[in-house]
Amino acid sequence: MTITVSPLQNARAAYQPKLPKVLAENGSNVIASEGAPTQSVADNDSIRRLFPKSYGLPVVTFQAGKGKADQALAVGVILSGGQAPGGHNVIAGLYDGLKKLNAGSALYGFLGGPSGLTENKYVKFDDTFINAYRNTGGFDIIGSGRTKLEKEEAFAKVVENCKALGITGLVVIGGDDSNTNACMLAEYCAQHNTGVRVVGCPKTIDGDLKNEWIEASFGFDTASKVYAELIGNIERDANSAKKYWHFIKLMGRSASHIALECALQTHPNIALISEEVEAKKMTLRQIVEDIAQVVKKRAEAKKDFGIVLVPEGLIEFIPEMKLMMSELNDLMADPYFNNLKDDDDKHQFIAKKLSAGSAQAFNTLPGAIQRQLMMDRDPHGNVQVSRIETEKLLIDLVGDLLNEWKAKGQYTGKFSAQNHFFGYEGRCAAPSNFDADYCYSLGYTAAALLGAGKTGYLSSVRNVTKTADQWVAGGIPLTMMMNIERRHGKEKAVIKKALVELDGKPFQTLAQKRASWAVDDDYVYPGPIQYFGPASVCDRPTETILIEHG
Ligand code: FBP
Repeated sequence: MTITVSPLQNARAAYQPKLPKVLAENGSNVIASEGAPTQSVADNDSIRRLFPKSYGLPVVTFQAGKGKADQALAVGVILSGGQAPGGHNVIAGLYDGLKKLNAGSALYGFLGGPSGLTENKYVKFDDTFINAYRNTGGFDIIGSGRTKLEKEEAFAKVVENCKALGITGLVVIGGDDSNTNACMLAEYCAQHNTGVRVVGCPKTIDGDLKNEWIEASFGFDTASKVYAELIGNIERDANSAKKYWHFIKLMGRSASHIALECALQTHPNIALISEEVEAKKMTLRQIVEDIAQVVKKRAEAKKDFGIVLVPEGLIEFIPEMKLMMSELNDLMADPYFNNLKDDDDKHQFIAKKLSAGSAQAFNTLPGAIQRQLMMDRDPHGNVQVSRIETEKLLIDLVGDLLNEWKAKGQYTGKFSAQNHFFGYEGRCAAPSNFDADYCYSLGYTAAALLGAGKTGYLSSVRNVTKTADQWVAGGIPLTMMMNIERRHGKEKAVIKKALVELDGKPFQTLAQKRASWAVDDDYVYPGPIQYFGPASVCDRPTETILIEHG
């Protein structure tokens, strides 16, 4: 079979990703220097009790010099959860890092996400295999999945399959949920003296797996640049035709990091931020009124067009909806509900069991949105917000309100709206230079962590606003990021999601500028990601990270 490769992919294959200096100059067998014992972000006692072997591990930073790892290692890797640009480079970095430790090292890729580990479906990588995927987008090298590994039997199966291949290290490339599972697996392996070590790599376009030590999750840079390019193109179209309001929903399951980043890159007329909606306890009606006010104001200035950015998870952050959805999640976890076959029966069961306030919130929503809210949760208990058409809901409600105002003579404009959803378009884009370098470094660092005998860590590459040679490589204990949250109707230990901080500099920048962006157009057209050209264009990180790090 011939495989046709685009000219860009061909040229891009030759790109050599940059590494932190300590790894570029010393390889992956480096000195692992340890900091003080750590604590979890919250619920210390519960997390310590649940993870007695991995709680309190120190932060690890790699230093120049020769480490103790010189034996060949057999390592397994999985891609877990939603696609994010750069996953292939994590695997390439891991492969190169392992080979650098010892040329006899082997890397196995388990297929289709976590289920590949339990079902023992794998491939063994070699140079030709890896070379075909360097610097490409997608997760097609081994596929991904959302199966949740949390039961002892599943862990035992994973260990059995690893042992059969002589695997002593596993790398989980995933987001907060997948790395929560990685933490549980690491603990299980340690408690049962299995000899298998587990290390994670921070992936997700959503940008919500970050903290003081993990400055960014990979894929956020490329995905938000793809969306910003498209938003810029739409802004230019809107500004040319001057006849449509464009409501653009942007991926990012809970946190609004992508919407905020895209707003900072493109200066839309309105950018909703879910975390602000929640903090201000805004009702759906208030959100709609705020948007309609801007539409009215622009109409008075003879501008019947504009751009509204809507974060994917908005609905879950509107307090009345949040409460309703949390009750809904618990009801949908009820076996009785799951045995119901008919949609009407499900609807009746929900309507009867919801509290009065939640039933009212549920009933204000159009039937289509109600049905979308009752769709299956993902295996981690999350509402599949990418399938809820919030952007259409807002268009309908804003349109209704403007019609009311028109009838009262309070509005004379013309509201004609288009809806868009940008999500899947950005998840498999060819990684930007930042993501290509960052991902390769994360994978290489994971090899160094396993070489140094570490388990229960997330690969960490810090100082990323500086040039790559100044990046700092190391590992952060997974337990350090954990807290207790309610999932599937039960209290669970999970990695804490990093939401947009309203007192943080990126949101504050938006807050200062948005009144003027609303009316005096200041659209910015970022254009497509550039892979060749000046570093000021090609290597620039996101606005969020630049603003966060001054
Ligand atoms: P991860 O958290 O696994 O990285 O996935 C993020 C995401 O892209 C969200 O932004 C989106 O809501 C969701 O995945 C979509 O999931 P699916 O690919 O299952 O439709």
